[in-house]
Amino acid sequence: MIKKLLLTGFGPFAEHLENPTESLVKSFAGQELNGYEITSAVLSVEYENSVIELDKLIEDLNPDVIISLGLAADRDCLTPELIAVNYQHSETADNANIVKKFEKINTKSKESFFSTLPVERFLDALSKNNIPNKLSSTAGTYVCNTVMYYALRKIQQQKRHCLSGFIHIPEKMPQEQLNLAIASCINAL
Ligand code: PCA
Repeated sequence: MIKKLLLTGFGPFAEHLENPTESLVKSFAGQELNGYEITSAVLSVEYENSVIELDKLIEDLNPDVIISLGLAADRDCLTPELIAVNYQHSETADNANIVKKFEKINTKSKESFFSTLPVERFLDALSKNNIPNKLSSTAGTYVCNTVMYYALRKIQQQKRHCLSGFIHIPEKMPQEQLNLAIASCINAL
């Protein structure tokens, strides 16, 4: 049976007038890869709305896998994330003009969740395709981390059979290489 993969990206935010994850996820929409049918979605770069949108997507689609993508402009290679933390803190306002500092995402919840994606296999697959990569131990404390944390927490709370995690992508990587990168990760699932 064909399985369902939810691939999320983000739109522009702060000084980033284009977010490369937007066109990247759209280019995979409706494709079938490694036995997965891909649904793409572009989330708002807002602490509150991003997770409302994500929640609806998970409820509607009931995916087997979620791979969320975000831009990390200060990084120079693809970085699959290991851990999402229960924290929101950034000088940068989100697109709803909200600034969060020293806040927990959820006061009654665990401090962190490990990615349930096969991170090591992703790194191997990226290396085999000559795509610069590195394990990242933190998705930061801005909106990307919030999305990663929310998905992993929801999946655990609702005992869903769904793998989930996050990959940050650098700003200046050709679209073709980014496409190969994400395809090779999906093929490594
Ligand atoms: N990157 C930001 C939010 C949206 C995006 O693409 C982050 O790393 O939190």
